[in-house]
Amino acid sequence: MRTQVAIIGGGPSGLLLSQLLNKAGIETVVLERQSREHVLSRIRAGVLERGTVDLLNQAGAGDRMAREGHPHHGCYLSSDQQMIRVDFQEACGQTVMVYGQTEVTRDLYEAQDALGATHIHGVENVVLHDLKTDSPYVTWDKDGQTHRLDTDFIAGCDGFHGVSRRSIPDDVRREYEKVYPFGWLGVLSETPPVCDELIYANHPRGFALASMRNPMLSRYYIQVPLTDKVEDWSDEAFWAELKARLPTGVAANLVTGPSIEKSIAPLRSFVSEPLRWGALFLCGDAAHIVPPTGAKGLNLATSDVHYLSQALLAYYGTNDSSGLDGYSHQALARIWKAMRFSWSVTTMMHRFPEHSDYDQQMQRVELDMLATDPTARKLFAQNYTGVPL
Ligand code: FAS
Ligand code: PHB
Repeated sequence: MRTQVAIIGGGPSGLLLSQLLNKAGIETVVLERQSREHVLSRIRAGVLERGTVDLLNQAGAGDRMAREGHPHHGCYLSSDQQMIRVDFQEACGQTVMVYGQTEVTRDLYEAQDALGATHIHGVENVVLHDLKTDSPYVTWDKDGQTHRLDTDFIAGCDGFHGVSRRSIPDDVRREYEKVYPFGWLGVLSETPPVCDELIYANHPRGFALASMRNPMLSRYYIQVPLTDKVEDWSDEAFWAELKARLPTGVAANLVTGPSIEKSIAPLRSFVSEPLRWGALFLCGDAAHIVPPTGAKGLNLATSDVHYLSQALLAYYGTNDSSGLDGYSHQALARIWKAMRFSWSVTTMMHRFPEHSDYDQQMQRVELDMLATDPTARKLFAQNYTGVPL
């Protein structure tokens, strides 16, 4: 087999890159470890930046999002009983789209099917070969046979636990990591959202987030110790804890119901540099992880894909390789801004075991600045809705 761009990983990064390249006539093959059903069963991000919405429209995968997505003009940050609203439209003239990653992935699969894209699911033991040569290739096992794909380039879109990042030599990679001393217990419930906009709650008992997918599908999170397991939390215990962390007036409106999904995600900040090694280019979670507090994970993946797809279109269109040569530097500049924002909001909103009274006071001052200072709100809004590509 031969293709122009081999894509390892069929999550949002891999699917969006494949779609943008295929629409421009560039051949790809997507190699995905899981089944399509498994990929579509994941419940993850819920907030799309303007740039991500534009890219999905450019990819021809934005029609259902336009019909079923919900534009949000602001969000709330609560502290004790105070509700602080950040009006994105007023602060920076931008909005975000509330539309689940699960639906984005479904729309991308359908768009890829319409183009007759090549996806191979259930691949095992993927290995990247000869990355520093003009003839790189990928091998994998499936159905008891080893397969080979010769290619011009390889896009590593295989997430944090994938093989691509680790195909860059250890003495070349520089990794930056911060692991947070807590996780997020998330619940999906077929109940009306407690508020028409997202609420990020700072509370002495711990952080909470009230989000949603649609008028009858709510997504809630509470900060839990890393030692907690999902089975430690009954639905009743979850709802009681969420209510305790939301302002009383908000909690009084909370409609509870059975969880249809419940999981705990650890939180980390992570970046691996460089994003390129010869013919290999890393995109999305393969290269970086952010704590979900800033709603940046999926949106960073799509901005990487934007830069890489533009670079590949220039290469195949006019033999201009400057975008490929500059990809790592260009993508990392935006990645680090999102890293800072996600870290700062996580630090402002969560309870850290090691925090002193002084640290707690710093959280109160940060929140007070958002409540009283339009410049603070503008900076928050610009970062939350997405710094320019
Ligand atoms: P993904 O991890 O989504 O996709 C990688 C794909 O590669 C997967 O399908 C995997 O099966 C495949 N793969 C892995 N190894 C492979 C191999 N060796 N060979 C072939 N295929 C391989 N972001 C937010 O903005 N908000 C959130 O609330 C949020 N919640 C999250 C909750 C969880 C539990 C997790 C893990 C992430 C969450 N994220 C959130 C971040 C998430 O949305 C990611 O940013 C997004 O999925 C990134 O997409 P990809 O880069 O495509 O990586
Ligand atoms: C979600 O709806 O899953 C969500 C929204 C915003 C975040 C994190 C998660 O910051």
